[in-house]
Amino acid sequence: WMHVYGELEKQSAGIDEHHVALRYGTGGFRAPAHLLPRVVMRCAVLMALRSMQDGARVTGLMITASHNPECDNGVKMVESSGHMLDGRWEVSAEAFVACREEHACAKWVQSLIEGERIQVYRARDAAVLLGFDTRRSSPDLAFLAERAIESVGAKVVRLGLVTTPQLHFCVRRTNTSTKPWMAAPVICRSDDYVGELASSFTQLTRLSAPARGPRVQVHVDCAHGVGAVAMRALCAKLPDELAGAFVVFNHESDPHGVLNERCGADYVQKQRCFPDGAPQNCSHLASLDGDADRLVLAFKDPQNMDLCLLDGDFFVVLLAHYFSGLMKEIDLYWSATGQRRSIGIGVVQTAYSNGAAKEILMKLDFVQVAMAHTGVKYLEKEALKFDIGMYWEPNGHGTVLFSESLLASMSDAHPAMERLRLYSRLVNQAVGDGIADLLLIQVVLQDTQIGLHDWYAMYTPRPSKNLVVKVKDKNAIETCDFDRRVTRPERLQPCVDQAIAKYPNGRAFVRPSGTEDVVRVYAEAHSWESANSLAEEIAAHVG
Ligand code: 16G
Ligand code: ZN
Repeated sequence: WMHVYGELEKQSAGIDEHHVALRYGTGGFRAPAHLLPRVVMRCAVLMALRSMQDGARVTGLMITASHNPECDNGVKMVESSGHMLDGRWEVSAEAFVACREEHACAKWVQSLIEGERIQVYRARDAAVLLGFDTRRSSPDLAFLAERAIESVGAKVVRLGLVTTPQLHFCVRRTNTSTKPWMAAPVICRSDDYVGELASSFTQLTRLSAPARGPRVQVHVDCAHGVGAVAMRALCAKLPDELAGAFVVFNHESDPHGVLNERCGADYVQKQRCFPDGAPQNCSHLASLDGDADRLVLAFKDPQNMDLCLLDGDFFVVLLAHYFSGLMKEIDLYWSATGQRRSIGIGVVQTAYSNGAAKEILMKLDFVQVAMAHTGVKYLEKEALKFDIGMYWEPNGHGTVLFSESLLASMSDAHPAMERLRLYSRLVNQAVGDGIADLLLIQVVLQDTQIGLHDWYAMYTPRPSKNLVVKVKDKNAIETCDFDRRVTRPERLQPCVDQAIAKYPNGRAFVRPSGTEDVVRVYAEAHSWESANSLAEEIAAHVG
């Protein structure tokens, strides 16, 4: 079939005069959309091969460039487990995408098939779930992916317009529902996802204490992206008592707005201001990014009308607190009934997590704090090691993972156990999911009767500053200790240390971006001015 594929690529993607070797960034390939046809087709072939290798369990392919501008696009690949693509296959994807000539491609694929022992005779059973976001370029790229998958003899399951986490969920659920003796996979579609979220959210809301006073409406900024499609489907499935709990704005079909422009989670978090289109009476804002795998919340300070941002660090502080409480109840019950089991809650953070949040987390019962590199693939790997593993980046990527062995030990004997099982159905177990996270937080706020202001007062983040430095070669900078220290060039870390020493409570680091050709500087200090000047001082050493 390599010949069939080769012909298809020539016809569909044309000859690429400016063949650029794209890098697989932290979360996938991303580039201006016109550079992507060949990249998407090759990734599609790879995911079909991965499915063949994996005993014909389905894999996934998502066409999206997340929070980036409308003119960009990208591709994310999903393992049969629903998690991010395995690191070895990332390297393969980069090498495949870099091949120029048809015969080089064919040779490369042949060596992959041999090296990875891919059972090509399983091609007819293999299948790839395919989804795309609302970008103008997405349907055409998805069409090319379809043809590429079919050209190697595998099947395509078209999920159409879906959020990235929806696709991850469907891949995972399809494979867990399909048993080896079944003739065909039990395909999970976006409707099943929405149904499961709506039902677990409704049950959990009914188990929680009734809301104090009138229910506050959450205004959900969908960044003019695909999150709006999923949010509308979800709202349509909620029972009457929850109708109106979420008001969706910045829809994908809105003629006045552009995807991710002055709206969405990335904009709200970085600019610290309300998105365009936010209604005047918005007292509880939720912002998703363009493919709805990120969420941040915000409200207005009633005194000075400033924006109070509740980011990923605030999410983990609230959730670790909450799950630590639930585990305490379960632990007491187990002790009283003579059952002993030790439980660990792991909170995985990155170098960007605010120092003040970490201090709070370390004081909680059952909770351990672990570190990972920036990027979901690193965080989820660490989180999977715990009974309850939660990871969040301050930018709003995150989820709570419940281990199979913990869930197996939960019965309906205690209300806390019933809740925990329901949470494992509400929270996306494959990947961080802005919409599922929004529902989770709503339930927890209601169950604990904590308001946004009380939550915001749980700790005071240390003032921090992010800076971007353009350099000739970002890869000249190498780091260790989860990006917290620079190892190369050798002169740099002593300069960073000297700068930090001048500021009380100072903390700072330098790392090459995994997604752009820049170096990032982060600084934390006791005041905003100090954080700014510490970051500037370090940036001057980098540039
Ligand atoms: C990617 C990551 C995100 C991370 C960001 C860092 C995924 C799905 N996405 O967008 O988690 O925060 O990269 O970007 O893993 P940077 O390396 O440019 O700072
Ligand atoms: Zn995203």
